Amino acid sequence: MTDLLTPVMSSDWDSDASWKLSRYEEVGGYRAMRKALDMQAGDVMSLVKESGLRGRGGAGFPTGLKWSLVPQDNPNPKYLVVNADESEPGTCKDMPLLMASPHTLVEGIIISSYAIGANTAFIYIRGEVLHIVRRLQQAVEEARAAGYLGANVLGTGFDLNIIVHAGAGAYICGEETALLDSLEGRRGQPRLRPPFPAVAGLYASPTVINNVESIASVPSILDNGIAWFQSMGTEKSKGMTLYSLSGHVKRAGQFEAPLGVTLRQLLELAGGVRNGHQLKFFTPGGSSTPILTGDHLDVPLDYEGMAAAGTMLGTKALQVFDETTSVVRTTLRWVEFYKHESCGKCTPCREGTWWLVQLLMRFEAGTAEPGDVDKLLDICENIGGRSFCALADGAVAAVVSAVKYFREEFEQGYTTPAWELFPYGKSALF
Ligand code: L3W
Repeated sequence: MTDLLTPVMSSDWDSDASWKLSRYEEVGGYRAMRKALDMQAGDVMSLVKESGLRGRGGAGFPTGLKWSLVPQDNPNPKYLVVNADESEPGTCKDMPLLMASPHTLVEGIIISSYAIGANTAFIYIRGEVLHIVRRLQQAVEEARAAGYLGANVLGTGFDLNIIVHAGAGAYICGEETALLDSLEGRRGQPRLRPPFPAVAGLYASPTVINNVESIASVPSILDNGIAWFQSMGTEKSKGMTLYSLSGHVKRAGQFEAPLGVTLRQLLELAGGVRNGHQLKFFTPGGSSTPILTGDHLDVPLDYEGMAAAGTMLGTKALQVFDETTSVVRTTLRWVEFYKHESCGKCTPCREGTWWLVQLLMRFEAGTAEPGDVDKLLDICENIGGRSFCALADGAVAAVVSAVKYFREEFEQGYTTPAWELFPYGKSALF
């Protein structure tokens, strides 16, 4: 079964000091950078485009296509911004990658910046993870000392600086345009798109924003070639990716495997659902993606498979819940998160998430009234697709899908508190 794993970015995570430059170079690190810097920038971009790499941050937008949307005739500087503001419930792949192998990202940034013509790159990382901020800063300094950053990288004439910027703990700053506002020193709130950042982003200049894992995938593509990358994955979802399994599984963790594996296969690697229990529901890609159930164990975990199942691959953060879990309580916890993190800019999200919490608390307490399920769905309809950014769509995704699969459990909330239906009792609420 371990044949299923394709450790590339995670191949050296278990080694001593895997985060150090010396170790990274021992196992072939920075070879891809040298190869890329010997090529024309346009050829590097074409190679990534042809590889079929798609964004690993949630939306799956083709990475090379995004790069090619940067107008090369724009006289302003071009920027690369790496979104390391990982903070969605369940999503936990970028932080382990940065902790164990920060040079994979640094090397990816050098190649990607060269391809798009950027001389400054930013890593926007969530500020709560101070130990990872420090690790990244150390990696950047090591790379600078080795001549891989700064002026005239390895004598090629290419200049590049990387700035590690720690955020201040707002989930909304993972939304790309709010991230840019925050990086510019303003309160992080989303901007209207278009213009997309590729055209007018940081300081109104062309800016490519990619997730950590997307950029960390680039060195291996340069090193091993397109055919190698395309030998993994499915027709439209190419390559390997990090799946994060958490919750009621025996061995939670990161599993790097080809796109298109199934949860049934990943569960085998994770030792299965914890002893004596069965899968009840799961998120395919963090709490912003509609939940699925045991009926979806064999659906390919790729962009198309998840879309066909009515959800999204998202960040591939598979949170597994067994039959002891109240779906009402879980949904409430997630929506409380979105209510807390709503930036307040637009009314449907700011007010709507507040109302969802009020109503869901009634279901949890067994004091909801007949008709409240429809009221819940009605509120969701007035939030999703009517808000400024994807935060609100994420907030309603769990609610709508939970009602779709477990409507009867919500209806039990007309008479019975969740703590009487599920074994953890009222104490689980506090
Ligand atoms: C130029 C065009 N660029 C699209 C770019 C756009 C962006 C990318 C994808 O949200 C999702 C969200 C979360 N010209 C373009 C263009 N682009 N058209 O392509 O854009 P989009 O709008 O499809 O997605 P998004 O707004 O970037 C990302 C979901 O990911 N998610 C993520 C959660 C995790 C975190 C976290 O932990 N920090 O946020 C999970 O599912 O809900 O749907 O770069 O500029 N014509």
